[in-house]
Amino acid sequence: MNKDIFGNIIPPKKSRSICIGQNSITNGEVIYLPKFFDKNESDEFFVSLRNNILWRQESMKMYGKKVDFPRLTAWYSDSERPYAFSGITLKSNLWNHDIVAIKNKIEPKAGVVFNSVMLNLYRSGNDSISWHSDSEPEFGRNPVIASVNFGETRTFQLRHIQTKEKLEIELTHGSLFIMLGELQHFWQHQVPKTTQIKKERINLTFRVIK
Ligand SMILES: O=C(O)CCC(=O)C(=O)O
Ligand SMILES: [Mn+2]
Repeated sequence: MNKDIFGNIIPPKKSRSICIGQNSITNGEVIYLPKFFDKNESDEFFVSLRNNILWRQESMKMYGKKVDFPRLTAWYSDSERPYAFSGITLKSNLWNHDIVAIKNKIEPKAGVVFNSVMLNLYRSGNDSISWHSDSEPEFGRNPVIASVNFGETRTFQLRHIQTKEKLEIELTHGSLFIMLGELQHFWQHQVPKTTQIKKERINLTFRVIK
């Protein structure tokens, strides 16, 4: 709990919502396009990705104990480059046809050619990803990260590392969300758990690995 110099409790700042389109924020930029993929296309991608992606339950060691990630994941790329994060190394799978179709459609908007993608399957509101930034050195200095969403709507939150300012956005079925500029160096993001959601959501975050 934050307190001021007199010991009074400072109420947490309310999160500001991100708007549709381009948003300039402190130390970065985000673009949100809610219906980037139409309903039919999105329904088809959801089913196909759910059935064809090689979803894995990864785990990490914490205080000597094996702890499962609270979601299933998969790493695909244009080569067999592995991806190391949170103390684990993910084996890469080569692009599949759905990923290539999605990638071809988002690249003109993002203005970059992506060479890898992290996929997350949130099986219910009990699955989540906690505060982190996508700032691994191999993503380069100001990475463009493009996130595509199918299935249940989940709340995506951003928190400025220094000011603690909070932003949030509901990432809906068929949406495209792009993070740009110096954002990853100043902000963390998360998808918190929620008791409201019982169904699945698939997220793909496209990246460029140098
Ligand atoms: O599911 C999301 O919207 C975020 C996923 C994410 O941040 C990541 O995979 O690095
Ligand atoms: Mn991330």
